[in-house]
Amino acid sequence: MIDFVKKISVSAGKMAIAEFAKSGSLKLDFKSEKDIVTEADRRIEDFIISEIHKKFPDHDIFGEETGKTGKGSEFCWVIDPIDGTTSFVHGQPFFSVSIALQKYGATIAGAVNAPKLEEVFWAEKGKGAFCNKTRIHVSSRDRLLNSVLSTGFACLRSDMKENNLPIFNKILPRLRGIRRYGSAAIDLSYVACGRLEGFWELNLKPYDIAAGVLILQEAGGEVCDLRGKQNYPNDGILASNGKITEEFLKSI
Ligand code: 2AM
Ligand code: CA
Repeated sequence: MIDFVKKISVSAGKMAIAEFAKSGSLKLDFKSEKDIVTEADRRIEDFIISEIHKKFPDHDIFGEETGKTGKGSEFCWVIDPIDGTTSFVHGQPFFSVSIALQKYGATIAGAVNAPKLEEVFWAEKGKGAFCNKTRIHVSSRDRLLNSVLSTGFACLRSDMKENNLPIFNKILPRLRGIRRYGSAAIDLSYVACGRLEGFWELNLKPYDIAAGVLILQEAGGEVCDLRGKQNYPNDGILASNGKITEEFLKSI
């Protein structure tokens, strides 16, 4: 199954690169004033769904652009055709194609392809996590003071009902550094491969994080909501290398 997930993720990544080349001239639509979607998002999602349905006509789909479709199969594919659309539209390389396969609601395989960075992160439940052909692991840093974290501002999409800035202001002085890549799927994959010690964000949706969470867990990391419970992404998401979780939770 993971070979199929990787295959469609690589093909979708090639499509994204072709569309990226013309990103300056892509037609934009607005889901809300700040929430953009391009023709490329829709074309790539349609392609991924058609490939899945050629092989598994009965499987359900939950895609960012098409929503939930299907007849209640035990299998559901959770898809973000372009995670990081803002980066994509502005000619920046931090965007990804995120594809996860769930069985009875639990992710069993996932791939995050960042085609412009030439990295495919992938994992199968119980079998470890990889970047391209190399096995990946979380970092061993165990203090916030030595940590680099990332976050994002998906809170923009809800017109600041839940603003991330108070958390940002509180934690920033306690860190070595902070990054903002604009793709939650890449953030989670970067924690998985030890480039970041952790990541938090509010207002994310299941398709932003499904594949990345499995990749991180298979690389030895941990995920919870902002209260330390398992109700993510509804109550926010906090991801870590497993060594800074307690200090991280206390500092937000
Ligand atoms: P998207 O590009 O697929 O929409 C970045 O902070 C994360 O938030 C990304 O995973 C991005 O996913 C998501 N996001 C959704 N809507 C957003 C918005 N209006 N502004 C910023 N990020 C948004
Ligand atoms: Ca998207």
